[in-house]
Amino acid sequence: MTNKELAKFLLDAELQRKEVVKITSDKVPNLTVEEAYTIQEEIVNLKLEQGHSIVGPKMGLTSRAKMKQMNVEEAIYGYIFDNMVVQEGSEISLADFIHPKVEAEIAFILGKDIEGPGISGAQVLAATDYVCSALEIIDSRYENFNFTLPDVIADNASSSKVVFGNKIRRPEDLDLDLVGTVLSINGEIKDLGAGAAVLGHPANSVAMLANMLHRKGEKLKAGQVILTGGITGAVHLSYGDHVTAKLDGLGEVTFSVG
Ligand code: 0L1
Ligand code: MG
Repeated sequence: MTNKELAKFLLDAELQRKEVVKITSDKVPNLTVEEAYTIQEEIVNLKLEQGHSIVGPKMGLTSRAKMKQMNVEEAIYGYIFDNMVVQEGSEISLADFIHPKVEAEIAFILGKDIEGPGISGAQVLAATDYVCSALEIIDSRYENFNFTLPDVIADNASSSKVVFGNKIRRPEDLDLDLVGTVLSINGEIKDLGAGAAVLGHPANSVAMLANMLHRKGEKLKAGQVILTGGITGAVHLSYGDHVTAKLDGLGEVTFSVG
């Protein structure tokens, strides 16, 4: 199969809410990380052709636990599109997903372009207008979230939906590594953490992203909203769930599952 055909295969799985066997099992057993990003680019192009626009990139596998689990040194990225944004406080339908999970994150809203190489967290903070809380809903197209690193990169890093919190803050007004975060479902705490769970500081995640994009001759752009990676683990969603994340200084972000 060509990269475009593989991209269509994964996009069809997303649109039909149908899980598929990971593409490295049978279709492309020797898929490299570089080739996987090329398949992801084809998915991005197909979504753009369908009339959707990019909100910004997202970083994934930014926690020590997920990196160890996947045996990787570098995080991965994917793209969030406008039709993936769910209004804060609203209800999503379980029928629109395969097997969704939710994780609490901090999002960065860029005021200036950021172009690698050698970008530091401090440079990211200087280029950031605002930060806000977010709940990312990931929904791997692969059976049982069973994938290798190239598989998940090709699958747009499991991107599905995102809910942004309503409160925006200037990044210098908070110690983002110390932002305590509690993820609850139906009033029961499911996981908790601090901003430092994301590569030591969420700004480091954006810096890593800028440096990774530079290798492809790309940059982060002013106005983009960037998901920096899960502060909490990802928790499975079920019908009737009422999900709340509280992030210290960034307020609450909620949604329900119907
Ligand atoms: O946003 C994320 O960290 C997800 C990256 C892909 C890994 C997964 O689906 O668990
Ligand atoms: Mg995430």
